[in-house]
Amino acid sequence: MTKTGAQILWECLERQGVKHVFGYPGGAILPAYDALKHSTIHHVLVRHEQGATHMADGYARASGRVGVAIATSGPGATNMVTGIATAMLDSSPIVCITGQVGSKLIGSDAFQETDITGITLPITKHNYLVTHAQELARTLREAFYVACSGRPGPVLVDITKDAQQSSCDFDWEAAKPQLPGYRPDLSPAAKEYAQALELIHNSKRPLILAGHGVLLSGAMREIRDLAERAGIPVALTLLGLGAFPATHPLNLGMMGMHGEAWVNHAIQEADLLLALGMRFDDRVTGHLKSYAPNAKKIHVDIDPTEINKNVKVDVALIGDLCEVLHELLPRIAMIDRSEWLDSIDRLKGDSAVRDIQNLPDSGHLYAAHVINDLWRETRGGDTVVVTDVGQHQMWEAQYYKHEAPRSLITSGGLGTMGFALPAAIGAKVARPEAEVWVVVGDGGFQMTMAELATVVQEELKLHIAVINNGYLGMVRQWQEFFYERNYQATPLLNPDFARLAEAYGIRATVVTQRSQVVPAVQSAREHSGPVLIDFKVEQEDSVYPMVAAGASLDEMIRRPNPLEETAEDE
Ligand SMILES: Cc1cc2nc3c(=O)[nH]c(=O)nc-3n(C[C@H](O)[C@H](O)[C@H](O)COP(=O)(O)OP(=O)(O)OC[C@H]3O[C@@H](n4cnc5c(N)ncnc54)[C@H](O)[C@@H]3O)c2cc1C
Ligand SMILES: Cc1ncc(C[n+]2csc(CCOP(=O)(O)OP(=O)(O)O)c2C)c(N)n1
Ligand SMILES: [Mg+2]
Repeated sequence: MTKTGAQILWECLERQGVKHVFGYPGGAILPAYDALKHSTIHHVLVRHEQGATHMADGYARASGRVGVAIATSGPGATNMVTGIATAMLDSSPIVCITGQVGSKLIGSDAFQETDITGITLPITKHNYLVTHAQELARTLREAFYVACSGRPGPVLVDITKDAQQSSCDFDWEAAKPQLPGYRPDLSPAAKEYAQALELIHNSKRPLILAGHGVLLSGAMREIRDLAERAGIPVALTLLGLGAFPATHPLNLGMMGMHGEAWVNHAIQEADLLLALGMRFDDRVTGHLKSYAPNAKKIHVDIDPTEINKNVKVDVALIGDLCEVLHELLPRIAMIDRSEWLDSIDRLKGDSAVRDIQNLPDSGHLYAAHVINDLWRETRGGDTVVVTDVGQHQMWEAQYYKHEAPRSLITSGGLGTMGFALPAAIGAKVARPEAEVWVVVGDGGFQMTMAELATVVQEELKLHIAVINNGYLGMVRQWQEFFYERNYQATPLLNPDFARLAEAYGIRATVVTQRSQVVPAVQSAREHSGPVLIDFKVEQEDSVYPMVAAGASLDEMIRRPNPLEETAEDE
């Protein structure tokens, strides 16, 4: 059947199962928008193309399906760059579609021409420039396949205006992906499994390091079986939170720069690390030379380029984690490791007395209290928390106990401020039945708060908790610790966030005391529409523990003046 490129675009998206796209129109993509009226796909009009990419990303992380963003050429396309890089660093499957000037104009500095495939080459898993309608169907099928197979990632498809306008025969079946050089389906050899099993069975102090790959592979059940069967405790990366239930007795919590002190000590004392779907980021390892000096290392990862990249390992199992664990699990022997577990428990004792959560109400509102109360109120439900980047992000990771997979969405690798609000919009569109909370700093919120209009236009019941400390808090913390409190460019003069939300038609409240947190959260949950809560928290609090950049994992900066233990931690 003959169709225009624009019609083929929407039909291919529909056949890929796409229900929503996030976008912003402009001249070079107008033929595609013109053909949208015949499509069943719902288009979410964003307020900035960066927002569209984060929405597609949040959609993908919340649902496991590919998220789609669409923009025009030139400034539309370049506005997507931050969102594409964010998705790339965190292995999130999105497809970005951009309009391009007519094929005959390419290279002439035409109006709104920019070489977006060149610009995004290092931050996409793959990208395409399509100059003929005939290439469109195959390219789009490949784009979706590449985005979600193997290690997921962003793919960009740049389509010239004439390719959208011209017509050709459309044959979906004939347009099957043809990627002979692409091998996303590797699996380990028998010898490697045997070596891994030997290390596991010989270890006395093993530790599972579970990462984002557990969620991407859907290996939550398998990780749990492995931990329980072999009696191995589990530490999680920031992006792995939710991959193993927070309240499971074998869950130790987060590792790394702002991880739990006992986790980092346990890593340094372990005799075996089982790194499962994690990539030994520098926020995780600290100083590499002194990282886990006593441990043998087994690395399971789908991407061969991650093996021995940061940390040299003894055994590598390259393949999909779920498949690898299916192979390993029946051969895992039960081993009593209670001595090792008891020694980690002893490490925990010291941390409890330093925990700000156990401080009596001193009239100050600490972000940790806000997050912990938010967790208590929403626990047990189908809740997704989407955070921005900074101190509040780390407090969320420490004080919100994630039980379920895909219940935390956060920008880890790129650490993109401005991520939270648009990513939460994407998450809510993907999972309308879920309760979605945005936990965002006063700095990052101001980077993408224009998307409040999108929340209202799409009638999304989002809950927005602004953790308002009047500072670019995480940078202020670094200035406090490492730059003699020289607070250059970190104090913020903020707008009145509550009145700002109200200007968009969003209900808003301000919370300044600990006793107001729970009522504000409850009232937000009961309200039928979106709500913003401006939590005015302690301005100069810091995130502890902290491993200074480049320091050894066990050289942690701890909260000064240990606090008196006053309450049982839940
Ligand atoms: C302010 C700030 C502070 C931070 N502090 C910390 C911290 O204290 N602790 C911490 O952990 N992080 C921290 N981070 C996050 C950190 O930068 C990294 O993003 C994070 O550690 C990466 O986690 P990951 O390796 O699990 O996930 P990713 O980076 O997403 O890597 C996932 C890995 O899984 C593999 N994979 C994907 N699919 C599969 C599959 N099907 N099978 C097998 N393998 C698969 C991938 O190839 C990849 O190697 C911080 C970030 C910020 C912004
Ligand atoms: C786009 C972008 N610019 C700069 C940074 C560097 N940075 C990391 S955290 C941070 C401060 C965040 O402040 P805020 O949003 O108020 O959160 P807080 O740390 O106070 O909780 C900055 C500037 C970043 N991560 N992203
Ligand atoms: Mg702040």
